[in-house]
Amino acid sequence: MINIKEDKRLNTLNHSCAHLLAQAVKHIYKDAKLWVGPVIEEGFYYDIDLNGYTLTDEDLEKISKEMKKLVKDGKRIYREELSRKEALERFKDNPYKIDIINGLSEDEVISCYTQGDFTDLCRGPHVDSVKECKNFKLLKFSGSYYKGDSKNKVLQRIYGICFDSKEDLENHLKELEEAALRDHRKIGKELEIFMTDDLVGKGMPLWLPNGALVRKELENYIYEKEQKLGYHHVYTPCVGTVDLYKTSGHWDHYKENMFPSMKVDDEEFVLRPMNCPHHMLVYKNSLHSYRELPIRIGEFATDFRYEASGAVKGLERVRCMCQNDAHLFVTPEQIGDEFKKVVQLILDVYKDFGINNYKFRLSLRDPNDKEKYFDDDEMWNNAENKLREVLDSLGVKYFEAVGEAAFYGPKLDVEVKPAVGPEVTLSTCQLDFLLPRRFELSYIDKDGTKKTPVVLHRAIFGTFDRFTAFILEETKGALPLWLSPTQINIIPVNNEYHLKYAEKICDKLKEEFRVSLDSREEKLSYKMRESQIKKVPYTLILGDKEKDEKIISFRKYSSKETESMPLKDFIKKLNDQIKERR
Ligand code: TSB
Ligand code: ZN
Repeated sequence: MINIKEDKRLNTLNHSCAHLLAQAVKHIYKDAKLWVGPVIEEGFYYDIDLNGYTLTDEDLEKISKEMKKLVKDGKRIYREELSRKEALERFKDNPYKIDIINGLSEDEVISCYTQGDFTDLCRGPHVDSVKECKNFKLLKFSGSYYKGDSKNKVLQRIYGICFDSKEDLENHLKELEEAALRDHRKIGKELEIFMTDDLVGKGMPLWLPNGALVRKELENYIYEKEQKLGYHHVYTPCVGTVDLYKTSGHWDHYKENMFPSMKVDDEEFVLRPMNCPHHMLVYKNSLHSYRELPIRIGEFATDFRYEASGAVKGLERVRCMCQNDAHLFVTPEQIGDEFKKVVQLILDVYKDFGINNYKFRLSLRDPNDKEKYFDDDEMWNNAENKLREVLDSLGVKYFEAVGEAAFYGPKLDVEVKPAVGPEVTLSTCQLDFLLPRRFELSYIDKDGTKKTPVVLHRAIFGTFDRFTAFILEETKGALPLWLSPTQINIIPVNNEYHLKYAEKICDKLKEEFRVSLDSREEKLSYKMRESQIKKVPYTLILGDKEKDEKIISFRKYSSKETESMPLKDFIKKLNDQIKERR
C-alpha cells in the first residue's frame, strides 16, 4: 500500500486536503479550534477542538459535502510570511496555534497559507489551488488527547486521504477494503480464535479453544526446533520483586512500560515485562566452564507490559503476552556463530510459514550519544561489525538504524507490515554486554580465570500473540493443515442414509486428526458453504457412492473440484502434508 508521507506530490496534496477539511469544519462549526493537521503514511488527519462535541457519521458526510463545495469554488492557495507579532495577532482566537507559535525558535520563519476565507498557520508547501484536492475521501474519526496526553482535553481527529485521480482514489479504497477483510481482529472473531472483554481488561485477550489449538501447534513447532538446536526450556514465575528489576536495570530504564508494583507481606512485586532477569538467575544457579557455553535457556514466558490504551490492538499489541523467548550465554568469541544460528533459525521459520514480506533492521548505537550508550567504543565496534559480517555472509538484505540500539547493545529486528496500521517487530535478536555484569555472571575460561559471558536475547516468533495475529492476516485465516483448529469437516449428504457411514469415517479420522461432523438437518449446499467460511482445509462429502464403494470424497478449501479415494490413502496424504508442515 502506498505511503503517502513518503511520496512528495501526494504528501503536499494531502497536506492541502487537511487544510480543506479544516476550512470546511470551520464553516460548519464556527467555534471549532484547530490544533494540527499532519500528513501520515495513510493520508492525513486534523485534530480539532469541538468543545466537547463528539462527531457522528452524519457530521462526516456534512463536512465532506462542504469540502466538495469548496473544491468547486476553486480558491487559490497562497503563502504569507509573518513576524511573530503578526502571527500572534492573526491567531489570537486560537490558543492551540498561539502555543505552537510560542514554541517556535526565534530564527524560524513563520508562515501561513490562505484559501478564500480560511488561513492556517503552516510551513507548507501546498498545491496551488483547492481544486487539486478534488479526489478525496474522509475515512474515519476518533477522539484523541491534546498532545497525546490522557490528562488533556479530548479533541476530535478526522482522517482522510487524497489522490490526483479518481481512479487512484478508488483503487486505494478497494485496497483498504481488502486489508480490512484481512484484519486479524475480524478473522480472529469469525474463526473464534480469541475474544476480549472489558471485565478482563484492555489488551488482555482470551484465547478461545480454536486459538489455543493454533498456539499449542506453534509451541510444539518451535519447541521441536529449539530442542534440536540445544536449547533448554524452563518455567519461571511471571512476577519478580522490585529488587530483581532494580538489579537488572529495568526499574530505572523500563519503568514506564511496567505495571505498578504490589506489596505482599514484606515483599514488593511487579508483573514481569521481560524474562531476562529470571534467566540470568537460572544461569547463575550453577558454576559454568567455557566448555559448556553456549548455554541456551528458553521459555514460553508470560509478560505484562503497559501499552497505551490507544495502542493495544487485537493479538498484535497486547498488555499480557507470551514470548517465545530465550537467552543465549556465550563467550565473546562465540557471538558471531551464535548470532548466525539465530538468524538462520529466523530464516528457516519464515520459509516454513511462507513469510516473504519482511525487513531486517540492524539497530546500532549513535557513537555521539554518550549518555544513552555505555562508553566502550571498542566493544560496540566489534559487536556491530560482527553482526554486519554475519548478515553479509548469509546474504540477507538489511538496513541500518543508527541510534536505535538498546543502551546495552546492538540488535537485529525483523519488521513486518500488518493488514492495518504501521509496521511491527516480529523476531528480534539483541546483544547484551551489560546484564551479565549486573548479575555478576561468570564462567571459568581455558586459563582458569573467571570471565563474564555475553548474552543474546532472542525471540523468533516474538510473541505467540503477535505471530498468530500476523499469520492470520498472511493466510487470510486459511491456515495450513497442521495449524488449522479443525482439519476435516465431514458432511453426510443425507442424514437418514449416510450418517452412520459418516460417523464410522469420523471415528477413524479422529484417531489422528481434528475432525468435526456436521449432522445438522440443513441443506448440503448450506453446510458446504459454512465449511468454507470456517476455512476448514478438507470437507468430506459422504453419500451413496462413497458408502457403496467404501471410499471418501473431499473438497479442499477454496477448490471447486471434488476428489475421491480410499480412506487409507486420504489418511496418508494428510499425514504427509502435516509431517512436512506444508
Ligand atoms: C527477546 N528481553 C527480550 C527477549 O529476550 C525482549 O523482551 N525483547 S522485546 O522487548 O523486543 O520483546 C520481544 C518481542 O515481543 C518483540 O520482538 C515483539 O515481537 C513482541 N512484543 C513486544 N511487545 C509486544 C506487545 N505489546 N504485544 C505483542 N507482542 C509484543
Ligand atoms: Zn531478554
